[in-house]
Formats: sequence, C-alpha cells, structure tokens
Amino acid sequence: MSHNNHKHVPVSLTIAGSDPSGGAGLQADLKTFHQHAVYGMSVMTLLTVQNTRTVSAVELLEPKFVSAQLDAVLDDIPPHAAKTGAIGSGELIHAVAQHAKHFSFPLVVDPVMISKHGASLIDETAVETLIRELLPHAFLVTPNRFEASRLTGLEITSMSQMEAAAARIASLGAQHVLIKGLKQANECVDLLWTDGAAFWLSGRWVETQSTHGSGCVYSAAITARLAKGEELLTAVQGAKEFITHAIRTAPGLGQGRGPVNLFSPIHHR
Ligand code: PXL
Repeated sequence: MSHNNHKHVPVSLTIAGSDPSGGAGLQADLKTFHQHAVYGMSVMTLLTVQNTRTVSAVELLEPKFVSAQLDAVLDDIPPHAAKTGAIGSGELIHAVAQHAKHFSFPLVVDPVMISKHGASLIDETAVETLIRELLPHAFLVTPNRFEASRLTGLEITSMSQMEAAAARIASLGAQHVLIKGLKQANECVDLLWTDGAAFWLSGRWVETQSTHGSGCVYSAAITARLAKGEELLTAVQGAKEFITHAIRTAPGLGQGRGPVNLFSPIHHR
C-alpha cells in the first residue's frame, strides 16, 4: 500500500470526555481542530448525559480501556500536539500520565474541574493526582482563574495574584501556564507565564450565558496551532482571538448555556 502524506497534514489528539450536545468536551475539540484544518483524533475518558441546560449523569470509562485507545492511535498516527480535557478520576489521570511521559510532542493540559452548570468533572482526590502526575508532563496548562485557585490554594482577583498563582503552578512542573478569565474593566484578561515572564492577553468581555465549552475550544485552538508548528505565544494570541470571536458570535443554540461559535474565522499572523 502506498504511504500517506502524514508529514504534511497536521494532526492533533484530544483526550477528553463526551458532551453529546456538541458544545464542549471532545466534540468541541474535534470541531475546533477541523476549523483550523488540523486532522483530529479523540480518545474518550468519560461520557456525560447533558444538554445546554444541565449535566445529569457522568460515566467514567475503565482506565485500561482509555489506555488501550491511546496505544492504538499513538502507535498508528502520531500526533503533532495533544490536549487533555475532563479526565474524571485519579486512576484515569494516572493511566493518561503513563502515556504522557513518553510524548515527543507538546501536551496542553486543560485542568477541567467543573462544567459551566456546576457539575463536577473530576473527583476531589483526583486534583492531587493531576498535580503530581500530569502537570510535570504539560507543555502548557490552561486553568481558568477558579481552577488556578484550586490548583494553588491562592485567591485570584487581581493581576498580581494571577502572576503569583502562575509562578506557583509553574513550580509544580508545568512548563508554561495560561491563567484565563480575569475581568478588568471591559476586558477579559489572560496571563501567559512562560520562563518566568508574563505576557498579558486581552479581549473584549462579553456579557453572555453562551460560554459553554469556551475553555475546551480555547485550549483546542492552541493545540491545533501548536500542531501546525506555531510558537507558543503566537498560538495563544491566535487562539485568544478565535475564542473571543466565538463567544461574541455564539449562535444561541439550546435553552440553557449555549455553545460558542465553532465556525469562527482562523487568522494566521
Ligand atoms: O467545558 C468543560 C467540559 C469538558 N468536558 C466535558 C464537559 C464540559 C462541560 O460541560 O461536559 C465532557
């Protein structure tokens, strides 16, 4: 059989949970990869029963089954970048971390903890496992300010507190840190902490209910851009523009917290 031209097709992998309503989780990741013209693969960790109004059930897959999915795809189609989303339990995080150790491509860890409806997507003790086992393998970790507080025990209501938390998270072993979502006047401010330096990113703050999946989409856009070979700062800037547009132009689907606009345009610098 003739060989494919894999070299020329950027490939990203998401390791995440399923959102049947399609706005968050691995469905949002795959759509975001595709919108960036990146071939997407998805290893599923958990299933949810949800719509835009509520998450009514969560079922975790067996760690062995997740591990087998990883073996199957990594061996066959090596990605150029990967991300994690909801992983659900310490055992599952452990299984994913065993693979992440050997990744020769950048891993973006989105430490998903609670859905926008307030449903827990990780159990209590698993946060410790995430810190101890997965963060050391993260090229980038992308907590929102609430998740960053949970990771550090620090309160984050100002830019200087954001810097302190980012430095702390870097000291836990993540190579680079992106803390998202501080409201400053009319802006939504994020901090990229890289090699001890702070880069501030800002986009217009949009007062809206339709932010379901915004964290997934943001980290997936970064992952897609890394797969295409962009530098970290360029990737984060491009992804920030994408997610800001996606929130501003959310299609208004569903009767609850609707998804963001996954058809937003892609700009390359
Ligand atoms: O947006 C966080 C998130 C991640 N993964 C899954 C989800 C959600 C939020 O609802 O359902 C599977």
